[in-house]
Amino acid sequence: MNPIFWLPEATSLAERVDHIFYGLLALSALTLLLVFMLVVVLAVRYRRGSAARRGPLPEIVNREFEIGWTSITLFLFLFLFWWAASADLRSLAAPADALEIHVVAKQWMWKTQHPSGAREIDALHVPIDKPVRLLMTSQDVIHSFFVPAFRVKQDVLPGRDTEIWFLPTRTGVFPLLCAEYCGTDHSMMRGRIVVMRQQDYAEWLTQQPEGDDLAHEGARLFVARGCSGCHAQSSSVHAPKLAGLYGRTVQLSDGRQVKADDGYIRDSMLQPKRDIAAGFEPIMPSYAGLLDDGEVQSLTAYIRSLAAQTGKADD
Ligand code: HEC
Ligand SMILES: [Cu+2]
Repeated sequence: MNPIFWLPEATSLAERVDHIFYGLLALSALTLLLVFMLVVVLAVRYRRGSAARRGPLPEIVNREFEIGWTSITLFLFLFLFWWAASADLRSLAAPADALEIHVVAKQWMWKTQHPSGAREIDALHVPIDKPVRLLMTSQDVIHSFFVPAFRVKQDVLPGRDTEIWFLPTRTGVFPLLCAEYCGTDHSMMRGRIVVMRQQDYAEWLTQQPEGDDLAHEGARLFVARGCSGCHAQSSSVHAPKLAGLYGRTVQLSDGRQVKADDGYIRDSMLQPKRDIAAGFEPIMPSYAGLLDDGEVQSLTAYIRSLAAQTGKADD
């Protein structure tokens, strides 16, 4: 069932969400019908002056009946919980081969960047039938990335990465909205998602101006912002080598162990005093206010690319 005119469905997630929605709708309608039928039947039957029996309740409500209906409704609710929760969880973990798009929200626009480096504003072109993973962050306040036709909605927060993924199943142009009140022009913070056939997308990409991809831009920033002064192999400063860091478990000086993911690397730059790598002095300066979110994403992409090259940790 897909009444496109009232709830367009353009991703695999949308289909799943709609099945749940229609399921709940049907269940609620049945319950409503049952309740109203009982109201009407009982009102007529026990109206004033009717001959219906009004003594104490008959003994039809026995133990088996109680246990029966309690467990049926219990399992029904457990099933609904499992159904909705599993759809929700599946919308969080992207498949490994997903196309990775970086999104930066700011008052009041959406900036997106493709793995090739191509950038867009208030627009995002994606190929059909290929999973797309969005890594999102905000440059100022809280926004929310909302594509109704995709049933995709995820808050975008300053100082944090959030992600969501989808698999487009229909070509076309779909509205993108901000679903978190974010200031004067919140209602104008709109964009469009263009789902294209795969060959059209490939062609579209080749027509985009040559942007540096994130990792290359990160490599440039790594030198320009002085990171390499401490972190390069040749540096005389005692700082951890970053090759192989990404994805590894880091031993911290206070005994904790953390996984070096995007969030950890972001915090290392913006709040270096928070997690100190074991065996090092807390001499790294904070880059809060010096790097914008796009630059943090680029540097993170660069550090991630180092892990892919060496594969092995060296510190
Ligand atoms: C003054 C020298 C210095 C500069 C400049 C510097 N760092 Fe660091 N960095 C360190 C030291 C020392 C540590 C280890 C102590 C700590 O965790 O804070 C570190 C830790 C890190 C870590 C965590 C490493 C781990 O193994 O847990 C990351 C990631 C990092 N730096 C990235 C950067 C980036 C990106 C820049 C440039 C924007 C930069 N650093 C600039 C000295 C520096
Ligand atoms: Cu917004």
